[in-house]
Amino acid sequence: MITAATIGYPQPLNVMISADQYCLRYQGTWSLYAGQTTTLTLDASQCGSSSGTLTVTVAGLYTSHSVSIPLTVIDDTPPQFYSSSPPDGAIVSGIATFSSFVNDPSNPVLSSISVDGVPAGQGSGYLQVIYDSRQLPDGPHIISFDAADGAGNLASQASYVTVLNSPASHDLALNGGFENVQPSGSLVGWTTGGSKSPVRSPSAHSGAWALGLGTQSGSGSSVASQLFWIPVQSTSAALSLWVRGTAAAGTTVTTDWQEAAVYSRSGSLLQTLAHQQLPLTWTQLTADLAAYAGQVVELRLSTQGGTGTSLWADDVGLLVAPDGVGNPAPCLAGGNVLYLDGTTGDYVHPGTETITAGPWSAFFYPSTGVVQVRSEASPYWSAQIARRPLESGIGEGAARVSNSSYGAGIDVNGNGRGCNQTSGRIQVFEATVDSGGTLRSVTATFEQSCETWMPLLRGCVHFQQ
Ligand SMILES: [Ca+2]
Ligand SMILES: [Ca+2]
Repeated sequence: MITAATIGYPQPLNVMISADQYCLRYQGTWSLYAGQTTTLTLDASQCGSSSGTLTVTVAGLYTSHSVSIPLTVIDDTPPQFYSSSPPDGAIVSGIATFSSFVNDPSNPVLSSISVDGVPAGQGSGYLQVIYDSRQLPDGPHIISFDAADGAGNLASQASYVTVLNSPASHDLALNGGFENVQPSGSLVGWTTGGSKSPVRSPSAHSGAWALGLGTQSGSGSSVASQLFWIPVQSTSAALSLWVRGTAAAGTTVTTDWQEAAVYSRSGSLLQTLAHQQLPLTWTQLTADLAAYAGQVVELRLSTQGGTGTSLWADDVGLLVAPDGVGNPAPCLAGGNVLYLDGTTGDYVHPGTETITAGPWSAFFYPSTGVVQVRSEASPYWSAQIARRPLESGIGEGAARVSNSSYGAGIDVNGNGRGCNQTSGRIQVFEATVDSGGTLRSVTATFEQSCETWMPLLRGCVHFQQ
């Protein structure tokens, strides 16, 4: 017990704590009056296993008292993952880069990455593994990140990924189940119009949501549509959707109807799947769109009529096989070309444009598989694609080129407009790099969604030198 007599005046007394283990952190009351007690709490979570001495000093004006306590820290805290890549749910293709960054005060920290339980690499601290995913069959795989600190504490986490190197088929429909909305609340993937706004309805065929058209009162139309660029080499393109409807009492199809139809990019009617008063029970509509391989077509769902004439649609799919991305034809008329076809609502380039004005330049980065083709003519356009190795084929699950180390990459920007993130797909039709590492030619197609939720920008690029 420290008293006023032994420690002197003035009070309060200062409590100080120090240790030769600088990783320790302290909590307590640092100012005391004689006769009071304080509890000092030590936090050793930043310490590795170690031993040292802790000194507590209480100081008054004329004298001070100290006590030294031998201290042993035992690290029973597992290492902490700062980061690991690929993330859960990623699509992995080609030659991918996996990494993990682990920290722990008990060195050495041993880190390892394994694929389906088979070790792929080992190191300490920051670990990066170059992995050729082509040795795996397409489909789901588990990438495990494990770490052990110097005291033997273990930590692990896993990413469940999909390897896709030679996809057999692909569903072109975006948000065909109507489950996803943009930050604004609008449906991802769908363009909407008409005097009666399309809504997301809980009257679903599967999942939680469906598309609802003409669900408001009053008379008018309600329209939702989506563009599809059917791959040029597709031999099958199976469109399927489920619909149900109601019609205002006493009306006929002359005035009140639901419609599902396919239009050309320029708005000409190609094919009608339904134009009628649909029954209330869910009905499947199908069509084969293979005849339009290479073209952009529009699926347009609509209602026309008064209060009570409504359409619900769900589970829209357009399964194309063999898989592909669009058609390079708009870029193969001669010379260097960047062709852009942005859906209404795309931030980078809504509408179509064929860019041919140069001067043109191109760069290739073998370590990342990134190709950049640029038109230096104002307003300046750049198309970057990543596919490692750079070879013909489809890159599914593309992310923005700058962080596409485990799949394909896409980043088309220009005229002062670019995306923080992208998602999409690419297809390399041909690429030639000479023995000096200079890109001689490339032809590729792409579909890019800015910020991963905006309507698609479609296009192609061709460059040669
Ligand atoms: Ca530890
Ligand atoms: Ca649904």
